[in-house]
This record gives sequence, C-alpha cells and structure tokens, in this order.
Amino acid sequence: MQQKNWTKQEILDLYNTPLLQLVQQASEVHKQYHNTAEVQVSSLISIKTGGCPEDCAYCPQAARYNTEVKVHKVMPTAEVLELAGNAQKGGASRVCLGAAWREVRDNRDFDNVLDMVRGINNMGMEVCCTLGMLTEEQAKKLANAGLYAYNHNIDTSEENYNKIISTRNYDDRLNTIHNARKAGLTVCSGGIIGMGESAEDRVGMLYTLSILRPVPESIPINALVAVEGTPLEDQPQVPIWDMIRMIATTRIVVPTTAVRLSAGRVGMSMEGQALCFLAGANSIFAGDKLLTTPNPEFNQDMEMFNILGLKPKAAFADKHHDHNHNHEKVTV
Ligand code: SAM
Ligand code: DTB
Ligand code: SF4
Repeated sequence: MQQKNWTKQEILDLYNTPLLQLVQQASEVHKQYHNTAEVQVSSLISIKTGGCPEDCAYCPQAARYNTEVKVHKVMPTAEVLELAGNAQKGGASRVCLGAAWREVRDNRDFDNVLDMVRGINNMGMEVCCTLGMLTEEQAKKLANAGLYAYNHNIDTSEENYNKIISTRNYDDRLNTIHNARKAGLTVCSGGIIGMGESAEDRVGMLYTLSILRPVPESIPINALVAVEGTPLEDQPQVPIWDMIRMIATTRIVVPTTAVRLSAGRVGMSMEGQALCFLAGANSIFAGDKLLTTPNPEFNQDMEMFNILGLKPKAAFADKHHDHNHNHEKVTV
C-alpha cells in the first residue's frame, strides 16, 4: 500500500476531530488493514539498567537524576534467555531488550547482546533491541544475529525536542533509524505524550514518523510515567481521552503500522484501554514490569483479552523471517 503524504495541517485537523467521530474513522482504517482481533504482545527486558549519561527529562535511568532506580551492569545471557522463555509461556511473541546506553559501543557487552539476540531468535520469538544510537555496521551485526526490529523513539516533535533532551539532537535520532533500515531491520519508533507538549507537538511527531520511507512497522505511543526525581516528576497523568485521540490519529495517518499502547497502562482502566484498541491500537507491552516501572500482570492482560475477545498475535506473522537460522556464516 502506498503511504499517503500527509501535511501537518491535515494531521492537526484529524487530531482535532470530535472524539467519537475520530475513533469511528480510525476503527474503519484498522479493520481495513488489520485483523482487529489480534494484538501483538511484546515483553520488555531491561538488560542494562540505570546510570545513563543522557539527560532525557522523562527518564528514571539518567544518572544525573536522583531516582530510586538501582544501576545494574549487563545481565548474564542465561538470565535473559530464562526471562524470555517465561514471557513466551505467558503469550509474548516478541521480546524487546532495553539498555540504558547513549549509544552502542563495540565491546564485550555488545557481543553479549548479540548472543542474547541469537538465543531468543532460536526460541522462535521476534527480538527487538533498544540500545541507543547505532552505526550501520552495528545494525548489520544485530541483523545478522537475527534481530527483527530496532526501537528508537523520536519521542516528540522536532521543535520540542531540545526542551526534553539536550545531550543529542533530532537528527541523531533519525540517523540511527536510517542505519537500522540500511541493515534491513524493521523499525519501531514513536514517542511519549503527557510531557507538557502542545497538540502541535504531538502532530509534529506523527508528521515526522509519517514521512519516513518505509514508515515504521511499529509505533509505540507511551503515556508519560512521571517518576520521582526526574524533571517531569510533577506532570499530571495524561487524560485517557488524549491517549485515545493520539492512537486514533496514528492509526489513520500510518494505517499499516502496529500502533502500540505502550507505557502508562497501569493508570488506565480496562474500559479506557478497550477504547484504545477500538481506535486502532494493536500491540502492547505485557509483563509486570516495563524497564523500571510497573506494568499490568500477564494474567490481568489475558483476562482483559478474554473479556474483549482479543488474542495474542503469533510471532513472525508479518514477514518471512527465517528464525531457525541466523544469517552468519558458520566457520568450523
Ligand atoms: N537508551 C535507549 C534510548 O533512549 O534510545 C533505549 C532505552 S529508552 C528507556 C527507550 C524509550 O523509553 C525512550 O525513548 C522513551 O520513549 C521511553 N521512556 C523512557 N522513560 C519513560 C517514561 N518515564 N515514560 C514513558 N516512556 C518512557
Ligand atoms: C517504548 O516506546 N516504551 C518502552 C520501550 N519502548 C523501550 C519503554 C517504556 C519505559 C517506561 C519507563 C520505565 O519503565 O523505565
Ligand atoms: Fe538514557 Fe535512553 Fe533514558 Fe535517555 S531514555 S536517559 S538515553 S536510558
């Protein structure tokens, strides 16, 4: 399908459509492009936690803020594989490995991440990584190890970016996304609402995502989890109506993508989440922890799926991906 070239004004007009009308329109698009009964379930594993040199205002893992996050060096591969196995038993088809790094460095830690990717891929699950900035060569190494997706969020609009982060810029983000693409990885990129941004900023973020070619295969929409000790600790919880509006607009603007109802679900009712699914969300993070903050329990989500008539989507349903072999040449 040919992605439409949206203008910012068109996206803003959509965003400002009366809510139920917007949800109805998004629901139509969702039905046209996706099996609305299926939700992709990902599980997050924080393989390296805290102590990050960056200054992202929302993030509890930045070393410079006084938060309760305890710093952990890279987790042993066996432990990561065990957690991935548990997630698979719980219904997850994708595991996302997160590291509190500014960027990937070519060292032992990265070699260990490559081992984790191989291991999880061999278990028949899609593997995603979110490790910060990355060169094309590093992206290729990950792809060769069997990585399916790279997550790298643009977080907000270009105009608002330097109010949230000063230690890198928007172009750095876009550059990493291009590097992941050049290596043949699928791209997961989205952002956060509830950081004090304007409607225009939300729209600007969607505009930037919509002009990427190809568009991201997955767009996470996070509701800010305001964590004590971060500069955004006093931000009020984002109204569920904003989340529904943002998800519906994303669904219409990028019809083919998986829209992920991402961080912030612990503060949402089942009814609120149901409206998000109706508005086109078709992906979630499951498991009782995101990276450092709480998330609903697996069982609670499965109960929600039963009530709403949703089912977890199988791994590798969208793309032929030979997960039985990684692409590296084996030399004896
Ligand atoms: N360090 C890497 C990076 O920043 O690209 C990867 C991990 S980072 C924690 C991944 C994403 O988590 C961020 O880009 C941001 O969108 C999201 N995130 C972090 N803290 C959050 C919070 N408190 N609330 C909502 N989303 C958050
Ligand atoms: C994404 O968009 N959200 C996830 C994942 N990608 C890496 C992270 C959410 C983190 C929420 C705060 C925390 O738990 O530390
Ligand atoms: Fe570091 Fe990523 Fe958190 Fe920014 S979002 S402080 S880069 S872990």
